[in-house]
Amino acid sequence: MLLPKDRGFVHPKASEITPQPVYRSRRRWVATAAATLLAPRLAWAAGATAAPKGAVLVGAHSAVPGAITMDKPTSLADATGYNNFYEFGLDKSDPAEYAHTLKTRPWSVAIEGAVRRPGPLGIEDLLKLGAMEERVYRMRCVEGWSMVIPWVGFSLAELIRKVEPTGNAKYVQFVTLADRAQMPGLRSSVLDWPYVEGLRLDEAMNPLTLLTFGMYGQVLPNQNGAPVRVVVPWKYGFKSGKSIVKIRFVEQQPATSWSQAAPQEYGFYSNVNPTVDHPRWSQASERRIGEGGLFAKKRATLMFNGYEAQVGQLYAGMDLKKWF
Ligand SMILES: Nc1nc2c(c(=O)[nH]1)N[C@H]1C(S)=C(S)[C@@H](COP(=O)(O)O)O[C@H]1N2
Ligand SMILES: [Mo]
Repeated sequence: MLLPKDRGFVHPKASEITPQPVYRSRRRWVATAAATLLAPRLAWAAGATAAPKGAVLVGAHSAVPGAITMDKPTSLADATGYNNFYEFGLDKSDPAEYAHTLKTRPWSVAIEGAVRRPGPLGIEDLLKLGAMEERVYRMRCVEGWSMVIPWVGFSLAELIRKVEPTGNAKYVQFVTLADRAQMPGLRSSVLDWPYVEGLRLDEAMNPLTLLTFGMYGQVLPNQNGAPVRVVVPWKYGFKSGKSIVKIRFVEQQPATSWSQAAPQEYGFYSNVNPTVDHPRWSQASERRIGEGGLFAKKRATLMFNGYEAQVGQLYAGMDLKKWF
């Protein structure tokens, strides 16, 4: 497995993903944290991951309920070497091998639709829109494996409030980059490109929904969706679109790539739900990447991936078998 640094990826300075005041106080904060219960978590995030040279931890720990799981973080090697990013191929090792062709600067995200402040947002401005935090989230892929990743970003809600959605904004669609020159996987017609995903506005506004710029205290490696992606921890991984170029606020439920490709298998909501099987396999358990070998015991999958206390009320009264 090759780490991003071995591939010659361009890593902007860590100060780019860490707002200045936090960045300056980081040393002090890490020293303080060492004396607290947070120390083991930091040790995992830093030590177990063999973080590339120059990697730093972001010094803000999130106050958002549920934002920091105590599950042991997956190694950086696994989190950057076992990926789904179909624009770079279908194998888990393809994104690490091919995503070096992705150019992440210049980059801008178009804000469109039912908002009072539409327009393009350059990545440098976007980075400054909110206060960066570290969130340690469980991620579960619909394929039945999971990871625990220390992401860096801020709540998508911070961006949404700033662009001022109108009363017609009921859903948010995320459109990701589709450029044949940079993405060899676009030659495959497995999906309709560009890859699109969407959330109901209240799901997008939930503080756990993270606009993500980094992981393991450094900027996102290309294969994890640089320079900006979303992470929605209570939904299957495919809801967390990578390398976003457009965010559209719309009135009708927007198209999403996987439910377009196979509507009977992938619904719009795609909440992690151990009681609703995928038509071709059970969703009751999962394999935590990095945990033991072939014979490692699987873990029971938790309702809403363990975030039920935080997000269960979003779906009150909905038949989750029908709205899968
Ligand atoms: N643009 C884009 N985003 C994507 C995907 C993709 O193929 N293209 N795959 C999704 C799936 S299925 C998963 S499981 C997660 C994986 O994120 P990770 O590789 O950072 O763990 O990204 C999601 N976002
Ligand atoms: Mo996935």
